[in-house]
Amino acid sequence: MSKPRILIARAVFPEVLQRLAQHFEVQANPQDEIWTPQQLLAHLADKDGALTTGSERIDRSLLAACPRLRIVANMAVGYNNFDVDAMTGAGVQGTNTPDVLTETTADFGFALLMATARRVTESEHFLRAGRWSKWSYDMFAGAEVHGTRLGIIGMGRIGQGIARRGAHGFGMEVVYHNRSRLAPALEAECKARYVSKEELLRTADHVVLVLPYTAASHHTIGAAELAQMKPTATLVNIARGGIVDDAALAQALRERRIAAAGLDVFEGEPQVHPGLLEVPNVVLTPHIASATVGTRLAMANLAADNLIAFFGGRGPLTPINAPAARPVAS
Ligand code: 8YV
Repeated sequence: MSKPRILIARAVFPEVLQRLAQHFEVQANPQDEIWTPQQLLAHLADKDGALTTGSERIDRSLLAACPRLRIVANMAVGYNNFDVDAMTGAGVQGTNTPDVLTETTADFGFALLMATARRVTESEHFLRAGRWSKWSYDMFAGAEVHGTRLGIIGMGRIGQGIARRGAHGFGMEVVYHNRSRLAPALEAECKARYVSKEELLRTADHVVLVLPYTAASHHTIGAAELAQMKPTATLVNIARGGIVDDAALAQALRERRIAAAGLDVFEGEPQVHPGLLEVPNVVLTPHIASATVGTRLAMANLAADNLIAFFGGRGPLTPINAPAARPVAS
């Protein structure tokens, strides 16, 4: 029997490619080209499965043009690049990579919070530019982190990881807002107290966004929410572009209506709103919260495992939908 044909839409670790090649007829993208939706469709039209990243959009029109496609394994925990309803309707399985990136991503959320509050990159740019001629008492004086109030919007696994770091490592008072409250035992473990979004924005010294991107979470932080925050507060977004209105944030930072922001994700990335590039009080990183070698390898292997288990008839390990089986196209 011939092997299923899969597309690996972006460059991945060679060892993961080799594993997949043992099970599948693989078309890879070793040059890591960024395909247009039409190019993606052309590559996917004769495939049974795919390994994607957050950059590839799987939508209704693409599914209609790929009759053999039965599974798309995203190498990401977030899957807002998938139209899940369309996939389920078309009988296409979707999978993601939860858990393997939780602690690494929470580490980075905290790193970005620290860098933002303590003005790490801003002061480094100053030093590199040869502008450091003397020490002074208020040079790059930033915001306190330990013992302050940390507000987390989105209290899934990564949000809980950030809460634990804040509460247990930095003695912070943690408040959170989420679609649903955590179980009391989990709240106690994270030392986190549920509050309204309004109370969180009004009282937190540091606000960290870790919620999934959906139509409902679009611009969770816009001009009105930024106006509610303390003028001394910092804002960190490691969730998704689109959760923050970047134009409104650039303006708030320029006018010092909040102290600083740390952003790993952007509306329309890899484009970055020009207003954000102009202000000094923002730390900008290129969507690297899960980027350690070990974690990226674990994510790629989990995506591969999902494909192998699915085509091996064992069902996917980390499904995000439960479609009825698609009739096998000849
Ligand atoms: C990925 C992420 O690196 O897992 C996610 O949801 O945002 C990142 O860890 C990125 O989406 C590439 O797939």
